[in-house]
Amino acid sequence: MNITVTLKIAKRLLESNGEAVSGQQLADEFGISRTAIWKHIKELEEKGYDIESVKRKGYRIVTTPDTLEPLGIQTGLKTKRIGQKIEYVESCASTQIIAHQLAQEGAPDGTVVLTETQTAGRGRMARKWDSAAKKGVWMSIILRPNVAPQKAPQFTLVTAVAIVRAIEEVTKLQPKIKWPNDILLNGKKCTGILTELQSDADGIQALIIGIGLNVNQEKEDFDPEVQEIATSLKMASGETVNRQKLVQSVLFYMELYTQMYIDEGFGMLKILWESYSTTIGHPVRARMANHTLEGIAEGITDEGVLQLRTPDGKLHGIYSADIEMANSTS
Ligand code: BTX
Repeated sequence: MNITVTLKIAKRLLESNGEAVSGQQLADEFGISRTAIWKHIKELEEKGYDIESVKRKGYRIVTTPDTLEPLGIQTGLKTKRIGQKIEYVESCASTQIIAHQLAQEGAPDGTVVLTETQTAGRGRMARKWDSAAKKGVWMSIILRPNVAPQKAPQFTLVTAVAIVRAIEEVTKLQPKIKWPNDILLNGKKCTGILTELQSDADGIQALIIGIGLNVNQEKEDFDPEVQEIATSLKMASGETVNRQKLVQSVLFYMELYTQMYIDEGFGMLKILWESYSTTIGHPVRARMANHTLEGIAEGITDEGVLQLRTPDGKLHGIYSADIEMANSTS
């Protein structure tokens, strides 16, 4: 069985917008017999596609399997660059590791790595990222922007805006951003972003943007140590979310906003970011490697640096820290 033809038939059926396509028409288009078409349809059913066979009309895909395989993601994907090449593995240690390797081997701008589960998913500062099987989106995006290395940190903020827009589009939820890289629902973390850099004397070779998005977990799907601080889109909305649509939407907004940042700078995106932020205008505690500062988070600079005013009136630029709301434990 030629699996490429099987997948092309699935794509053809998915693109017919719910209309049945006759076996004869498929046979003519693919230059194979109707029996061969029927065998490919059986193969798709075995892969988890629910296909209706309508008498005298033909075949129609009713539902696609709940996987992040490229076929489901790329059919209906509205991007020109990001996601045109997708590396999919059912399981891996970390999509960041695969993406770093692909980037070193010359993978093009916009390459995406997707998996169903990670055994060593990582956060910032070598922290662990809990990646339950088939319940979330565990993804790394390789970008090759022609910008100076000091412009790299803002990509984390731009990514946060893209993810919030995607969640708003696919669900009815209204997430908030906690500087620099957490996306929150009801004060709990539903997404983490990890931006890593490959650079040399010539500048940025690749940005590897890791996105961990909790989608359909229940509380007990999380590791005990994060159950109290983590949430998923399903837990917050009460509804199962289609992961394929979510990935398509994230990739769409990633392309839109990263291009906007590269072409026009951070100005408009900064306004968008601040409108989603739970941090700005609030008393916060910033825990850094060696010390902690408390004050009011007044805003972010064009470089993405958090501006924190301490009670003595001094304005501090915070480049990297863990932020807590000063009057709560969240
Ligand atoms: P972070 O350092 O901001 O957050 C890590 C912290 O978040 C952990 O120490 C833990 O307290 C908490 N945590 C762990 N897992 C989860 C979870 N599933 N939901 C909510 N909170 C959690 C954030 O780092 C960056 C995470 C990036 C993850 C992606 S997944 C795809 C890619 N591959 C990979 O290995 N990492 C990235």
